[in-house]
Amino acid sequence: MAQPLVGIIMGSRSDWETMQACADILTALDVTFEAKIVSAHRTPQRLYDYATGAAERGLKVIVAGAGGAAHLSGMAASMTALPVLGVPVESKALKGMDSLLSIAQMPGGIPVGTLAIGKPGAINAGLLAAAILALSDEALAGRLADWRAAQTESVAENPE
Ligand code: RP5
Repeated sequence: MAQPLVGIIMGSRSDWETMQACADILTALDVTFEAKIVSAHRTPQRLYDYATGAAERGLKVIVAGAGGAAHLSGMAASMTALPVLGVPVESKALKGMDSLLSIAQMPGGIPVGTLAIGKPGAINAGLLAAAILALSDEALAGRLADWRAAQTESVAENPE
């Protein structure tokens, strides 16, 4: 198995439907990743072990998706110097506004790069993780440029 460079973590199995969009982008760009369920509230020791060991295990970026009282990304960021990207998963009760604010409103000093609510945020977290890695990987930068060019190409000029 190739060394994973991106660690996708999520608070619950129910977040996978959203976070799979991040995994799909990384797969399309040939970026190695792992995906794990790590809950800030239900498995705090797993979160501690994951975040404190991430850099040593060779991960370069962490993408953390959670919904509701979404403390996963912030807690992970408090325990690693790796870049942490937070994806607010859409919650049933508040449509992800709770998730968004929980992730975005970090105290100064512990940054989390906060993406949009739901699948667009998961997709963009994958693209942003790839862009970070592409700073030191020319081949990946080329694949990312091709992906973006293909997207541009796919947008028709006329609505019909
Ligand atoms: C959060 O609570 C998870 O990230 C998930 O988005 C939400 C609901 O979790 P489940 O009740 O579906 O396990 O911790």
